[in-house]
Amino acid sequence: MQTAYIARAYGDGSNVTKIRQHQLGWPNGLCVDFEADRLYWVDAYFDRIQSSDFNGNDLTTLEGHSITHPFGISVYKDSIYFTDWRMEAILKIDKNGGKERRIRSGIGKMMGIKIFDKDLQPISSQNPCTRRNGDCSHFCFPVPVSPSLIIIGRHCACPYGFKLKEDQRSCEPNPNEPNPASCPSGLYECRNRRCIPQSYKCDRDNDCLDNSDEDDCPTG
Ligand SMILES: [Ca+2]
Repeated sequence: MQTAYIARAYGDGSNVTKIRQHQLGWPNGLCVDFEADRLYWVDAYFDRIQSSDFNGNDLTTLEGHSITHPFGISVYKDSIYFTDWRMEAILKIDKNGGKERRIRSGIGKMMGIKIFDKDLQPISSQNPCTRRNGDCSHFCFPVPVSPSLIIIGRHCACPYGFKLKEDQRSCEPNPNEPNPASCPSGLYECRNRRCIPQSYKCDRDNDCLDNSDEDDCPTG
């Protein structure tokens, strides 16, 4: 089994670099505090919330009696929002410790939590993907082009089943790309590639959502 770690990568997933490692068990949730330039994560093995700078230095552990089995995490302004599987709640805690508040109870075991705000992650005007999608036909990923990470370039990419043409901007079908893995054994693969239990086939319920599990069923 591989030891858990936190890493960063360029926008296209290349150049994966592990940050300085601390003891991690199950780091299920990770978020970036863009205002303070810090990382926050939950660890559902050690049942704690920790933060560090972007290089893994200056480690701090958040104190709070409501942190019992945290799972998902998001940060906004001066507050941390997290889900907790023992509390079965969404909780809010002051970034610098102190005030804790249960903002929603009885939600069961929620995995992820996200906060959306247009000011949360300002997009740099240098980002080439903001203009005409960087002239990419499909995906445009910003990537640093200098080691100093200051100059931003872009890398075009294609969805599964397609490959980049020689122009490095547009996509064409790639017949060599193997089909994505089909359903795990024991499951039935619907025409729309959804996976359902075999026992749902021909039970007169449209479990596939395209009714393909109810086609070709014996009548009577
Ligand atoms: Ca069915």
